[in-house]
Amino acid sequence: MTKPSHQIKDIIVTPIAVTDPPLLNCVGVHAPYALRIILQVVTEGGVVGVSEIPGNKETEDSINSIKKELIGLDAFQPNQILRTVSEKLPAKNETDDRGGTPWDQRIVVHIFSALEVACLDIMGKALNCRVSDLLGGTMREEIPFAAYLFYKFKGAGGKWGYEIDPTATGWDKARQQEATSTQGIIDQAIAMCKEFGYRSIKLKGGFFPPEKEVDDTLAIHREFDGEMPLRYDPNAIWSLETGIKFARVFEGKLEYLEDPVRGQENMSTLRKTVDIPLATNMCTTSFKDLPNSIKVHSEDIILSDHHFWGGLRSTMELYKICKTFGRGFSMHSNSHLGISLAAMAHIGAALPEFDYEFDTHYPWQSEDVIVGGKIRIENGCVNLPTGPGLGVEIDQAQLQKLHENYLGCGLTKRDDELEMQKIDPNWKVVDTRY
Ligand code: GKR
Ligand code: MG
Repeated sequence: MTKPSHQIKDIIVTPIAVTDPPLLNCVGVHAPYALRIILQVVTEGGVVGVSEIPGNKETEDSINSIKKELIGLDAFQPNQILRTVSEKLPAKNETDDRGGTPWDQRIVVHIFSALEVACLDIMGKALNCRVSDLLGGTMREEIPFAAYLFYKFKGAGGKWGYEIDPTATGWDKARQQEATSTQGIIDQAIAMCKEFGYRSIKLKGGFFPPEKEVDDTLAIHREFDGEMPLRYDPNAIWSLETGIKFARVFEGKLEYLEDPVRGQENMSTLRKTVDIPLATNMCTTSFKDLPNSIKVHSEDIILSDHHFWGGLRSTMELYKICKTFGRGFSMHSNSHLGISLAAMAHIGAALPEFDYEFDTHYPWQSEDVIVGGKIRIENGCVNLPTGPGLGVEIDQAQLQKLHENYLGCGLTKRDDELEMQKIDPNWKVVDTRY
């Protein structure tokens, strides 16, 4: 073999804080800022590959701690890079656990993802092709996403916290308004679908008692004349008994019910008892979870997330396994910016068959770090970027601004419980609330 021509010369790791509204979920409320880490991997040849992962000081420190081992490696050899990461962070590899939160807390898989996506971006840019081409070929140019509704307190987050901009109109206004009542969540659904043309809807629940949230979900179903594919996700905060009782109400009405109960065994029991498709981003979240998932049939649809399944190629591998065992496939999300949205779009473009509109939090974020500002969502779809690699470039001034937000906001990890305790000092995270 000849000497690698795309040796890594530098890795720039930039933690940022992005304005995030007070969205509610089963563990509490989103802080005024969502944290992300932006990676810029620079090759000797001057190509820069970018990626974005959830922000967390420990993740950032871990990447920085192994940086020197990665310098000099070939960006065209992501498998070798990932092996180096595994060797250098073995202790974390063994103890890494997703935790009980709605989001995945593992460090190493996120680092895999950050490096792999940046390497694919470099390859695409160097070869003048798109990442979707590197994932097997571009099957579609328009990638469908679903509306993602949240119960929320009023306000848009950031330094304005719970204030509302009186001049805001359209979706921008709806984004800032309180949505805790049935009408509030319906208004949010209408505004979001009007603005972005979505053709399916997901409601994030788990905060209020099931009686209310189930009624609200049915109200959304009626509002769209039963014709809008609908999903509801209480993030496993229900007991099995509660799950069985309320899942029955949804029979024939939901496209799927997402993580009603905790763990593969409970999901499997519910699935056998109630006639409704189940999806997960909580009980089957890694390749080591798959044998038991297949054995007990814990879900019908696996919601991948390239940030915690280890990158775009492993997401494509997961897709293949889903197809082999008759499972549906889609993508989960968390508060994110355009680099992650572009990465998801490349997966959506490369899938041989597209099962379900992907999740995205993207409309909830008002800022971005990419040149040209936010990627547009029209007719519920993102157009696959046309440029090489991921097709997005970093706006360095914006990156710096959001980095300053990070330095000023004092947050080092996501903690929705702590944020909620500022409103209700007695609030506590529990595994099963209802
Ligand atoms: O953003 O609050 C949130 C969601 O609850 C998120 O953290 C979940 O990971 O969207 C996610 C889900 O589908 O479970
Ligand atoms: Mg979910």
